[in-house]
Amino acid sequence: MKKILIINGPNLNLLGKREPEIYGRLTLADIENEIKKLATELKVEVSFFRSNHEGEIVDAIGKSKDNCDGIIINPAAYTHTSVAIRDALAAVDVPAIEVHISNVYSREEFRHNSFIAPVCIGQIAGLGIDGYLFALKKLSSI
Ligand code: CA2
Repeated sequence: MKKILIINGPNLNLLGKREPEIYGRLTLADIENEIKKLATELKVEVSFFRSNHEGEIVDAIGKSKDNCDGIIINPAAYTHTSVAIRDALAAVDVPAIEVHISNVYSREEFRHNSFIAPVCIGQIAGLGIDGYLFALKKLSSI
């Protein structure tokens, strides 16, 4: 069975509690439940990791090298700042997809740059929770 790791970055624990006009009303737990349901249908194993700390995310990516077939990552604000997360993804030979709940390209200009996207097989932005589900479908099929 394929194993997919879902990584969520800083402040995504606030989903559903603040700024619903940008990020919707679903909580991170709701999103994880939807992902688990789809994973059962697709017959893949999913695990979740969320942190506010860049180094912890780097460590989680490093550990995935030998025990995971794909990574879905919403690096949140680190998308626009983190060379460390980019280098960690580039160093592990695991296909990754970057997901954003909001359309970062219709927001402030500083959100238009991603340090992470160039080392991912693709990026999905602006499709809400569906972005995670589409990414899971894709990674389960490659
Ligand atoms: O749209 C996304 O998924 C983002 O990765 C979310 C990040 C933001 O920095 C990126 O530019 C785009 C912010 C995550 C913080 O999430 C919150 C959720 C509810 C309330 C406040 C923050």
